[in-house]
Amino acid sequence: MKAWIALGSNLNNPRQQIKDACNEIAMLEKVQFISGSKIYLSSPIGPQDQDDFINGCIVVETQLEPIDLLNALQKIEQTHHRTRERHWGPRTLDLDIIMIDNLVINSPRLTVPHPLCKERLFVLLPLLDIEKNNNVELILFNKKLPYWINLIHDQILHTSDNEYLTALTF
Ligand code: A4P
Ligand code: MG
Repeated sequence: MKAWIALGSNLNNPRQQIKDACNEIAMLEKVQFISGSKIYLSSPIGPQDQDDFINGCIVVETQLEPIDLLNALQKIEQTHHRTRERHWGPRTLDLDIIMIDNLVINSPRLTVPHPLCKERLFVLLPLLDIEKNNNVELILFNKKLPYWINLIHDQILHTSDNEYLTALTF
């Protein structure tokens, strides 16, 4: 199965948090890194009294069950000293599963596709990078990415360079 994962951080050297997380995900058992988006800087959605976020997305191939992938990602969040103090508040690392193939999952701990992703430019633009990398059109809630992107008018994203998220492979 292919899984699309969104990464976000706005604490303790966010850029490095995201890059390290990519390597850690790539080193998980039964997970193979396929490709990553550019790295984006975005204003916070939710409480405004927090730093801007670094965001990006990656796609991996995995032989894990969805819930085991979530468990593995949450373990990585914990090693980044992730604390959950405020909903939508500052965090060292947030790993959200955006899609897993065409699966629809509505279990207490896991909702896939991620319900808010279509409203968030910091997820949609990285997904578009990945789509371009791989030449495969993504369908999210029955629409192509540009459909959702064109509905968003109030979010600004910066990408300072053409650096893509990658992973060290051994
Ligand atoms: N969960 C359910 N479905 C999923 C899924 N598809 N992927 C459950 C990951 N987790 C999923 O998540 C709470 C629970 O969601 C988990 O225990 C898991 O079982 P959390 O990350 O602990 O809680 P949270 O961070 O308070 O909520 P959430 O919904 O993850 O926050 P968001 O929606 O990710 O928002 N602004 C910018 N610019 N960039 C950002 O990255 N991020 C947030 C966080 C707010 N504003 C932001 C950004
Ligand atoms: Mg989360």
